[in-house]
Amino acid sequence: MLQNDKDTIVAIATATGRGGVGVVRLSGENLSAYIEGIIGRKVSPRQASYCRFLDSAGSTIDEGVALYFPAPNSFTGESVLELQGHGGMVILDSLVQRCVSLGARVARPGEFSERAFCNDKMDLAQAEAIADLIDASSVEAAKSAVRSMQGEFSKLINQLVEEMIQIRIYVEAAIDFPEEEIDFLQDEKLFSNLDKLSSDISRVLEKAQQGSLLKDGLTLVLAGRPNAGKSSLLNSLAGNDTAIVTSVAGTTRDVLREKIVLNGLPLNIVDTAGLRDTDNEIEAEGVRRAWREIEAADQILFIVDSTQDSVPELESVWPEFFDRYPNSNQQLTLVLNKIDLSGLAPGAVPGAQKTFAISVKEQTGFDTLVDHLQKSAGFLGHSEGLFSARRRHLVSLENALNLITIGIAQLRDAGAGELLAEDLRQAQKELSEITGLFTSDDLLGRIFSSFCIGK
Ligand SMILES: Nc1nc2c(ncn2[C@@H]2O[C@H](COP(=O)(O)OP(=O)(O)OP(=O)(O)O)[C@@H](O)[C@H]2O)c(=O)[nH]1
Ligand SMILES: [Mg+2]
Repeated sequence: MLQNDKDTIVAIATATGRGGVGVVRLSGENLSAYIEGIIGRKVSPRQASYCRFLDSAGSTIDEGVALYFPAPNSFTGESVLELQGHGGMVILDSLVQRCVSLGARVARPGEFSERAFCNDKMDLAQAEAIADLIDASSVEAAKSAVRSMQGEFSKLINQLVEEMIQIRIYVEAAIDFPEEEIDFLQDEKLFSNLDKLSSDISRVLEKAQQGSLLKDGLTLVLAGRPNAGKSSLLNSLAGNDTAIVTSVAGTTRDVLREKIVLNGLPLNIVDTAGLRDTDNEIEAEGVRRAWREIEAADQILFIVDSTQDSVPELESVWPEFFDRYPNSNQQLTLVLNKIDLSGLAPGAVPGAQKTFAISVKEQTGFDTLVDHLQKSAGFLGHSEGLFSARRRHLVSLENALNLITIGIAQLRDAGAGELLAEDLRQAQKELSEITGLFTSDDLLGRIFSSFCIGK
């Protein structure tokens, strides 16, 4: 458990800048001295009290509304005082300073949420969902963050954990009481329960992947030889002329990025320098940066000028890629551009693997390509019933699924009940990390410190 110290903490809860209203929030065990000091009288719990906010000499810093939530019925589970004053930084800073002079400490980023978590007001996935809601960049992402914040994701995780516990009880009992002579290998019920568990985890994982895509989008890197039409494609997808396009090979050197939403799927498109050996120092740096982006990509479009080659094979057209990543062609798609010149038909190229023909100039072949990208990202194209999920949630779900698959195999092949029991134990720990039941302080610290101050 995180160290939940007893300091009273204070922070400005509203965004930096000017606004009609600004909120300073205090949280601690006992706030009566603060209320007395700043407001000069008692205020009724959970009622808006119009008052003057006073400095140490008794003069008015600001006038506004005070809201007092005595413990444990507050966001943090401690006593909370909200001072709603005018939204100017000088006023709000003065209010914070006043609280500090009365003994409060300025809160670390995410410390209010951290206390809410430590006081069982919400679990970790819900706390993360609040941060994701604040950061949401589309209506769909916001809706799914609200669902997670309300506990829908956690509920599914808890159901999986419960299902797992039932199987563990059975397996552990069979190991501890061998005289009962349960023959694991003949135990069809155990196998069917394990199969059900693993398909239930897969279903949650699939939804979580959708949620994570809605939140973070897909990073799509445009790579290829110089002059293939990468920058033209970026401009065309983004609907503006961000990138310089010329007929000179080696035009792009810097990495260019555009964020767009295509049929509901957020895409972070990255345009890179054309890949070739070069003596030009600037271009060579561009090529190095291009490789860095390729390594970090979710999907890569390798763009080829179709007037230069006969229809190329995915493996032979970019040997450097396969030399570096012999096993990872799943996120690579071959795009044959300039079919207005070569005369190829737009769309999926018959007989070729993951190869699509387009003309950026004439805007042909785009629909099939976009459709393919959505499918290979596993995006279902709607946000109904989705919840927001983070990378770390996906990793935990994937790990849990792998452990169960291994456990089932060990049971089937070797009748190894003990090994299955251990795999199930580990799998349960993985899932519990999502809701924060078994999460190391180190990880918790990192998660909460990524939140904004005052949250
Ligand atoms: N006919 C035709 N020309 C195209 C098409 N797409 C791009 N071009 C032209 O091809 C040339 C190179 O395009 P760019 O988009 O700059 O190519 P790039 O891959 O970004 O090139 P580098 O930045 O040098 O690596 C330009 O003259 C474009 O107008 C297309 O679909 N059809
Ligand atoms: Mg370019």
